[in-house]
Amino acid sequence: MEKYSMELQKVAMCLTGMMAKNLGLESEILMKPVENCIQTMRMNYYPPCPHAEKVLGLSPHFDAVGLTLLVQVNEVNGLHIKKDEKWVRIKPILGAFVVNIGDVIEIMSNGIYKSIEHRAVINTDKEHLSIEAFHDPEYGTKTGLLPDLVKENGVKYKTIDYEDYLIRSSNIKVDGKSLLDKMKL
Ligand SMILES: O=C(O)CCC(=O)C(=O)O
Repeated sequence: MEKYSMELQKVAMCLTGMMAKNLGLESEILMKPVENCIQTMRMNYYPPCPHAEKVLGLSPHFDAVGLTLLVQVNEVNGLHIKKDEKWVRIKPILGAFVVNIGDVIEIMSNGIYKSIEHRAVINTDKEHLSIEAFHDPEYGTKTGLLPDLVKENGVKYKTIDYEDYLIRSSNIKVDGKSLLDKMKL
């Protein structure tokens, strides 16, 4: 578990490094090196339900973090993302990660990278399992637009202390209403 966690942090750093470069910034700006990065992990088990259409595995939400690496453990469909106001099924590919951008990266990039709304559905006869690793910048920093980023379209989000952001994110209901709405200027 420890090894898996460390390796995942390297993947997250590598991806955020490329995203930062794409914004014309230093590669470590979106995520600090592994020893300072904050990672939390969740393992989800969704049992089958004969009335699958009447229940939800996980209600629609945005991840209030930087970057999520998600593994769909078996080949049972469960994850949906919202694209153009429609729910799109994410076909599980064994051995592949689903990479979700979270609210923190949307805020830091001034909305250039968009946080994605997603949910988990239940199957009638098969269980669905997933493992998510959420990655955040280090504590003690601010959550807000990166100072180096050209503010072409004006600043869209507030800058607040990261601890304050964490308190707000843990108080928000998982109901599809993003914390982003509250961070918008
Ligand atoms: O289990 C899934 O497919 C999605 C899980 C998820 O979105 C979450 O744990 O935040």
